Amino acid sequence: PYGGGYGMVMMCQPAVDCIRAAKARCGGRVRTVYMSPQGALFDQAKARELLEYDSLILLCGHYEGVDERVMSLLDGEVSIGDFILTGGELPAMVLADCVARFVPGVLGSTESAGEESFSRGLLEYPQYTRPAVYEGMETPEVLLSGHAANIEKWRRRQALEKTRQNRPELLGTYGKYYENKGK
Ligand code: 4GN
Repeated sequence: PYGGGYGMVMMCQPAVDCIRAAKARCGGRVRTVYMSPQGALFDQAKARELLEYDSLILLCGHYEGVDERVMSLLDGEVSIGDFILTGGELPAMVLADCVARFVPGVLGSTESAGEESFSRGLLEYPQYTRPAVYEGMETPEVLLSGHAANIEKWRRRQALEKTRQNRPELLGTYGKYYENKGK
């Protein structure tokens, strides 16, 4: 690195050649993104935004990353979370998988192409399937009852409780309602 410091910085020319070659092979609307811990945080909403492009070019750095001037060829910098990996390839695969779920035909016909729990702003409620009792552990009675309204109520309650425990920051205004009514 200019200015000193440890490690190696990936120089401009190979990355620029690579991006230009990839762009030349892409049709339609192209989005070019650098996978980096310094990027804007990726989430379900960003995945949806990327759907409007015909092609995605994902640049993956190693070492201390690429020369900042490469950014002038890119549309943005994206991070999949507050942690550092040896390379950007796994983040690129995470992004690609997340976007692919929205592409028609990727999911089976019974699976939701929507955002599932995140569309409601809550985590998913727990799921159970056969057998009703597994190694002594029972399925909650309400799920076997066939009482649709009670099942709905139970799931909502479980989703709230799971969110309160694991991701309280997701609750927001809904959470305040829950805090008041739930006690
Ligand atoms: C992206 C890249 C984590 C992310 C990365 C992330 C490669 N690690 N949170 N590693 O999305 C320095 C130069 C680390 C490239 C970069």
